[in-house]
Amino acid sequence: FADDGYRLWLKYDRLADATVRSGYARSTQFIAVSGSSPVLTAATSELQLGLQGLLGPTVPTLARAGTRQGGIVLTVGVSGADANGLNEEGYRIVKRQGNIVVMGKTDVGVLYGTFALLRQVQTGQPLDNINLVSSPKVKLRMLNHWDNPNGTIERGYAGGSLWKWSELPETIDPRYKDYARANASLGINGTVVNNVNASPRLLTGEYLQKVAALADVMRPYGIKVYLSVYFAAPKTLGGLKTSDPLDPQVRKWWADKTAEIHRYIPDFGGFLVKANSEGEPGPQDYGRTHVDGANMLAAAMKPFSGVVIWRAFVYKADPTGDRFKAAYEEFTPFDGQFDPKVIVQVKNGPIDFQPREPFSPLFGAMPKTPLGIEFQLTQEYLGFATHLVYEAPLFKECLESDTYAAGKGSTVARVVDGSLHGYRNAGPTQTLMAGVANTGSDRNWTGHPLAQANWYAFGRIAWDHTLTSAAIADEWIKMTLTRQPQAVSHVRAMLLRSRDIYVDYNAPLGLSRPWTGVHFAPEPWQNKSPRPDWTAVYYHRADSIGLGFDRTATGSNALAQYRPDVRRQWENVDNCPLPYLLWFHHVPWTKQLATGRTLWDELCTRFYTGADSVRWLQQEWALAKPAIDPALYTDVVGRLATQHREAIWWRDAWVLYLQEFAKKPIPKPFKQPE
Ligand code: GCW
Repeated sequence: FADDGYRLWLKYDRLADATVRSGYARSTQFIAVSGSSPVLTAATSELQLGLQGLLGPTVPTLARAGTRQGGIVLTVGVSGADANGLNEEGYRIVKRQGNIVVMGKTDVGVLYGTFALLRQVQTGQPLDNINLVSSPKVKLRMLNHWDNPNGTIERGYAGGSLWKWSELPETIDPRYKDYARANASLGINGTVVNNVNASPRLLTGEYLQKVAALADVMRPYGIKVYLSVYFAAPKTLGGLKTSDPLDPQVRKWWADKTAEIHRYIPDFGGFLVKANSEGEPGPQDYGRTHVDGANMLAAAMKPFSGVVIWRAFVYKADPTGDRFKAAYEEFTPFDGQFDPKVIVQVKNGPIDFQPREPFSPLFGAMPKTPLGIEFQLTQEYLGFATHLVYEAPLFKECLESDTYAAGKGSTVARVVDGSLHGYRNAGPTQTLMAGVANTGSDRNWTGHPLAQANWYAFGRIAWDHTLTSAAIADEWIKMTLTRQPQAVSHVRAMLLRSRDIYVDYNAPLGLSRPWTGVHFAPEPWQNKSPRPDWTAVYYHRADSIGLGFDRTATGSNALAQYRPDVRRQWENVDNCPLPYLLWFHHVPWTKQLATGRTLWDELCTRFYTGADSVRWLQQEWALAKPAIDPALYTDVVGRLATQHREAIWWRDAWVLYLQEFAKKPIPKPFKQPE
């Protein structure tokens, strides 16, 4: 069979080198498992599957190792020094009495340890003196699916929904388990199965049975199921006259519904809510606030362990306002008022998943409210499933940004992992990273085979945000594509540069949102819409003088939402870093930039070199060819060709449009588009 990408990074193909294989086989001759639970069974069968695939021999399981050596021991419940540095989900792997011991405080910790052990073999690391300790830095690591009950996916580019609602609960597609395995291998421990533009239907008994069947598949892999909820459900489903969160009947309806959900799914994860955003109903429809809405759901959740995740993606249509400022203005006044069960989920940037955004000013501005971060894995603004954009550098750039909320070193990562403000929720720290899933029913899950790396990178970073983009890329390539060193370095180079290349031909120097409609075709000229902030001209503000959105004190003053140290980095047009320049300044076409070029010449340089660099991606891919599965290789060749054609299309659309304002020639050596 050709490699169809279905097995993701859990391929477990036989290692080519027989000596290497027998080396690993000597220390993995048996698996001793003390105790039993569905999670331990999942861990054991994964080890058996993986080791047999990678090495050859079948690996027997035993109840205890006794005096035997040369095997793997899975141990739940650690104490003393072994417990140092381990939280509830962490693992420790050590060599002890001739065996490899994988231990955790819980069986889920052991499960994560087994995947880590397999990763060692898959990426060619030695096991002899293995000594690994790892605990997740963030507690809730989850995927958000924007899947609708009719099988479509909002902003999905890899086929239809994975969930076959019409077949559930009786028929369990084997794919659900493979989905759970892939997530568990990364440490992802939650999945919101339906779109935040939520259908109330998911809350009916009929659908709850189906969701419960999914939860049963996820449970042995440490994954909890969550639901997005439609705020007006008391009216539409319950037949009440109102969905006012302060109305006693509404509150009772949610309390009853939450209890009902728990009869189907006892370990239900919780609710995700998009309220009063883009036309969705919410507490403001009744003159109430985000706090009233979120705390009402938290009250319904009180008897249970679940959480309420309330999204901060809000922006009103204000023709004279700056959408950049909306979420901060609407949420910061409520800091400290949310119930401890509530987490506010904030998109990485202030606008909407653009190719490059500054971090959202909410991070660091709500010290008394647990803030989760939301990234988008599905490439809504990153070229769908045809453009190669490895997103780890985007995630890291945001997480490593310094908010200065409590002095230097107050990174977004430290806000999100709770270490900066010490978020607490009934004891344990409540922290969250969410990724809008890029999975679908396509055989290879993500459409673009290399987009699997974004799912992988998100999971790894949610577990440990200190991992580097390059290290994650290396792991993924070796587990998924090839271990041949030259090929690994070609693909790694492609992945690491891909995001900057995309930014250059699509939205350089801090431009954003040159699209309308489906968010794909370039339309920087688009100026008609029911709301100003749904036009393209609103964002780039091109005129005869220059380009960019003045967000300094002479403009919208959105910069005032950041701490002075952050503001200082960006407020001066003469030294604002170029990637953020047009986010904050309206810059004259003739202004000389740090590169020595004028704004106009610099823009042209970026658009042209960006589009040309897709050729470079094609060359690197060609150099990796001998080490890559032929079918997968050819698939990516096709996508890169499309990407090149579309990069030129985007370049030309921007350049020709902006030229009407700049009234300057395209600099040599670039050629005028025909
Ligand atoms: O980016 C925008 C998308 C919408 C999405 C919204 C959101 C689910 O275009 O499709 O709705 O963000 O995040 O709520």
